[in-house]
Amino acid sequence: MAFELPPLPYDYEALGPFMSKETLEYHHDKHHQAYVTNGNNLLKDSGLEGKSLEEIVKESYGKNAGLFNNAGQHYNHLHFWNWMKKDGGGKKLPGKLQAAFDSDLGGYDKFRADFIAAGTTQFGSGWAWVEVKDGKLAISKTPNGENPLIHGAKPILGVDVWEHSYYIDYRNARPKYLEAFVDSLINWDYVLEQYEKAV
Ligand code: MN3
Repeated sequence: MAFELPPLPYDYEALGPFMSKETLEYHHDKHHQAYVTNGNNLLKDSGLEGKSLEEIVKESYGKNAGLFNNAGQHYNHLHFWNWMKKDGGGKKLPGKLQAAFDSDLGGYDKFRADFIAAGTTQFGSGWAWVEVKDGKLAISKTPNGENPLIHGAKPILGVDVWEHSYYIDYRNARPKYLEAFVDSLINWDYVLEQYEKAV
C-alpha cells in the first residue's frame, strides 16, 4: 500500500505559541513529505508492497534499513500530528486513561516528569513514548525512526525529539519544548483512542 501524506488535522496557526506555523510547515510539508516520498521509492520491489504500514514497519526492521527508517517515521508522524491539538495538554485526561496512568505510571505528575526525562535523555534524534506492553502502560524512548512496534508494544502517545521538531521555536531548549508539549498540546482524546485499541 503506497504511503500518502494526509493534511494536518488543524490549521498551521492552531498550535501557537507552543508550536509555530513555520515549524509545522517545515516539519509536516517538508520532513514528513520526504519520508513518504522516499518510503514509496524504497517500497517498490521490497516484497512488502501489499502490506499495511504497521506490517511494513515491523517486517523491514533489521532487514531493509532505508525502508524501515522512512516507514517508521511515516507511522510516527501520522500519529504525532494527532497527538496534539489546540488547547490540549495538562491534567485533562479522560477517566479511563487517568485510571490507567494512576495504576501503571504512578499518576499524572510522575508520568509528566518521567516522560519529559525520557525525551530529554534520548541522545540525539528519536522519540519518547507511552506504550502498552502486555496490557500495561510504560514509558520508553527510541532512537531515530524506531518505535514501540518493533519491541512488541503499541504506542499510545509519542513526542518527536528530533531537532527539526523544536529548533525553530525553542532553539536548543529541548526540555522547554517537552514541557510545552505535555502542558499545552497533548490531545488526550486521541491517546485514549489508541489506548482502547491497544488493550
Ligand atoms: Mn519529525
